[in-house]
Amino acid sequence: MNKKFVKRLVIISNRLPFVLERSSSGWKIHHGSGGLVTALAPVLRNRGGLWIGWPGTHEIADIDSAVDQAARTEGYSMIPVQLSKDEIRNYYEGFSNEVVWPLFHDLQSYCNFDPSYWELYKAINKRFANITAKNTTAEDYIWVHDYHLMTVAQELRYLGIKSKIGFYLHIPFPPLDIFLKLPWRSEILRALLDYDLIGFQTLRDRRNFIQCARALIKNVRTSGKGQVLTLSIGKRELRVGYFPISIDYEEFNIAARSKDVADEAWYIHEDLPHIQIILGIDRLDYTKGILQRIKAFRNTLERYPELCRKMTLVQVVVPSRRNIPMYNDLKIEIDRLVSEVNGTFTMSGWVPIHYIYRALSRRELLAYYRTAEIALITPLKDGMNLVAKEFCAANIEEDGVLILSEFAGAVAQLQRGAIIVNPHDIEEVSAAIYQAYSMSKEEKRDRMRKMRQIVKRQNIFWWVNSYLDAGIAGNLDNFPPMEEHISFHR
Ligand code: GDG
Repeated sequence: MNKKFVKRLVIISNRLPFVLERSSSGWKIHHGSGGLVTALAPVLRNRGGLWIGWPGTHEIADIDSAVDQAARTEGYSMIPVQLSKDEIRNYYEGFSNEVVWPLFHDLQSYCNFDPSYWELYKAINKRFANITAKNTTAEDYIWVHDYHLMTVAQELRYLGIKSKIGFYLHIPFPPLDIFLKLPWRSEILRALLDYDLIGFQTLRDRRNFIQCARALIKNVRTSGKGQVLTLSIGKRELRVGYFPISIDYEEFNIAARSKDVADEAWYIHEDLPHIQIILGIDRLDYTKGILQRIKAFRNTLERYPELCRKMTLVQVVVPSRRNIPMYNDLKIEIDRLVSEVNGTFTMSGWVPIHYIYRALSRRELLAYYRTAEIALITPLKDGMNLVAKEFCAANIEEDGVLILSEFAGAVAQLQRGAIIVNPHDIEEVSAAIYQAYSMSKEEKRDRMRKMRQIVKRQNIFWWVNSYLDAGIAGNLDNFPPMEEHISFHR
């Protein structure tokens, strides 16, 4: 970690970096997985850092001791923010996931603009701020994560907190026409402007944000150029930048070579001899374009019947947000469509779609990444999409093809290697599947190498460093050149 970062780092996120499980002897604590925890843990450990968040349960019995135990194991401090069952319903499922999530993914007709959600959202953000204010000093750097906590800095400023506060949005920021639909658009925008650095996933998100700020707030000016700009409103100045999040490339690259993973990959293909696997892996979410993808696969089988018996779509759907009715409806619709396609096309010895509705173990996940011939990643809109990067990092034979939606944040970095598609254009996706199926070994290797190189270089540690470089050190000149603009010419 860079020596310039002398301040203590305080992370605020909706969830603390572990998963709790009730067992007969109390709470069982599972280490948090995922790139964010992996990247931040060493920084927090080295600086005696602090993580503030919800422990993931409304039960309060023995929670403090479970959090203390997790903190001792991880080597940095943690403070829980308690949420009741009703608060989880209305702040987390309600405002965060029935208002902000669909709106920021351009799906305004899916929003439930319930006024009571907003009041509770502000109250919970205030609770996070109060706990943060009590446990930090002016010397700390406070880094708030994601759409659940957009008004925390404003609450901290009301409390007189002068520390530098950064924000990172993991999901897209919508264009003006869509953002304007939000009943609390000005309040949220003003609250965001109380941060000192706002980080987005892509140039497109930052551009949308600046356009919204100009439209809704008077006297907004921007200056500078490159990855981080200065935004001023009268005398107040803040930075707005884009920092595409990534993965621990080496971890995937090395783990994919292990014997366990190689064995698992062998078994997967042994059961599907002479068949190319097309892989889709998503949380159950309407933003991920799962229905459109299955329709595109059906279109492939109709247009290119010679591919029947030659390829199988393995679609993994990881259960998510099942308390929100729209997610339940989506699950029913996916089940129906999968059975319709399988009912129509199955032949003896071949089923077109293998549908897995559960989370895969790490070993299975890596084995699918390593062995699938094609990854079909077609979200309707996605902040980044780490699955696309993980597929490249684990594709150690360099023979996989990535078909990627032009609306995934990852496209800005992977566009030189992936086949880019509009996920709404079923015929284009089906033509891309055919192109991937018939691609030469050399072209596959060439494309995959380009993508692996960029994920290796711009990995999760690069992401943390570049954000903190801008946020703490205020260094705006130190960014390596990046692919920024997405090309729509095909
Ligand atoms: C949000 C934004 C942004 C998936 N299936 C299994 C499994 N996973 C893991 C993957 C990956 C993660 O879950 C999914 O990450 P994504 O980035 O694809 O999507 P979101 O969950 O929607 O994340 C997104 C991200 O935040 C980071 O900023 O990229 O745009 O929406 O790491 O590996 N893991 C296991 N089994 C599975 O079946 N073990």
